Amino acid sequence: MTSLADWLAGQSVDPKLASTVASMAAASVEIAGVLRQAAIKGQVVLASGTNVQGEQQKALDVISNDIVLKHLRENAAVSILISEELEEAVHLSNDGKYIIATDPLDGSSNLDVNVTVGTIFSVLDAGKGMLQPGSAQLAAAYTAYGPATNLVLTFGTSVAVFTLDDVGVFQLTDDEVEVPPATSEFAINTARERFWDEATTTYVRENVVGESGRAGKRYNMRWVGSMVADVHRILMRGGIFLYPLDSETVTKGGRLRLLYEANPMAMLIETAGGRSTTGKQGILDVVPTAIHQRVPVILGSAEEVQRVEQLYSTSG
Ligand code: AHM
Ligand code: MG
Repeated sequence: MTSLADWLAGQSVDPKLASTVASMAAASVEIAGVLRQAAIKGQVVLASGTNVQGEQQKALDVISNDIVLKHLRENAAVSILISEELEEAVHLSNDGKYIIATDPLDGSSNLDVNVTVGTIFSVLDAGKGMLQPGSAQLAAAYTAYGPATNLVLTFGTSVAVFTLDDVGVFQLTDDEVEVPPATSEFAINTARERFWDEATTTYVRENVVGESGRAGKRYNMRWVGSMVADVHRILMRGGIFLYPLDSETVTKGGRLRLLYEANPMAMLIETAGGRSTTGKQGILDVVPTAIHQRVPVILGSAEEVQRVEQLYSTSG
């Protein structure tokens, strides 16, 4: 077995970048432990506040954010933390070289039903400022807290999966994830159909027609409602995830956040051979104007994403 520490030591990246990733991994190990015990300790409850986006925070959102902050404060390589749970970026170390942008506990609306949730993060060069496009990410990862705890990590050349063992060490279990180019599964919140644009409506209708439709095959719909779980399934066996711009989210720019949800997931999917788009441009090409900016997200198996891109290019 190869532990995360041994694997990181073998990567040709700045050791401080590796240590930044290791700090986030250590935070994930602690969050996994908290999640296992949360119901027993009465922590599956709402927190008193709302986050910057006006969303009700869960106690575990706040606890997870505090755990990340604690681990990053102990690492002088980290200059700035951008978190979904914090309105302002936190300046950590004056000498730090890296920015972490994170959603410490994504999918937390699923906590009371014991469905997979996750920590998503992106690593950026602090010398280039906070508002960098996803193409500038130095590393991207998520930890999925499911039946197993998986850390899925890329520095941009390959995607590796680590599984947490019973003594709290991440062990390498897959060193070259590839997203199959074709798929017969799509993931979208179909309860939002009345808000969809023409491209999304056409794409989903083509799929649900089955064998007589465009692709001549039957599709299944899979939607956990927890992005980490949905993206993890797509990385492992293919599929497409859509949270498009719709008539309800249009004023906000979308549902999901660019810096700590869309960008890291897009980097992982693209490094594994998939594609990502907002419908109009590659997610990784979007230049942010604000740290909590939202963006439409379509990503997954290349052939399916290309079909959606084609529909957007013709629907104006
Ligand atoms: P969160 O960051 O507040 O947890 O929201 C993000 C989640 C994603 O995990 C998921 O894909 C999406 O929101 C679900 O949205 P919906 O409420 O439309 O099902
Ligand atoms: Mg979130």
